[in-house]
Amino acid sequence: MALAAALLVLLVATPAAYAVQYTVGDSTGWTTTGDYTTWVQGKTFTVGDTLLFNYDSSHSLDEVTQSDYDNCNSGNALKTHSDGNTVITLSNTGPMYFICPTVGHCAGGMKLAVNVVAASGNTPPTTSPPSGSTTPSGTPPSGSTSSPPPPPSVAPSITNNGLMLGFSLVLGAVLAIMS
Ligand SMILES: [Cu+2]
Repeated sequence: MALAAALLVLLVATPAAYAVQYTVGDSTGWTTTGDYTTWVQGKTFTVGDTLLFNYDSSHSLDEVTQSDYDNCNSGNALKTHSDGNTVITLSNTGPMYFICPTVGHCAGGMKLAVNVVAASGNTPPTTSPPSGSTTPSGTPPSGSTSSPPPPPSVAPSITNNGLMLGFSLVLGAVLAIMS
């Protein structure tokens, strides 16, 4: 019974579809020693999530096109930030590209590309009950020059608190009966 209660609490407390803030480079921040190709691996960036760039005054942040990202060209930046503590909201699906415009920094690897996918909460609710996880465990290909966008999530659409709570209550009741 205690186990069931614990699971119930855990499930109810699990965030379902809330925005995530990613600190770019984690504790390293936005700097020349960061490896942002590695940093993005395994992360899913969803519309509504935010990127936090922490950097000192030797760096800036330019949002650029793919071409300018590839060529480290900061002359046509779509947006420029230099406040040292920049929060970028991922408001559209598709790729976004960031570079540091300080001379030599982008060429040295201070560049970030993310692919933003639609929030699963945008899909219409389904009537099928949530079943066991069917999330594929694919590993990203290494060495590819242009990786395709990740497949849309196939996780059950437990995308709002109502569904989540209902599912949790049913599971909790089942577990309580079994224990
Ligand atoms: Cu820099």
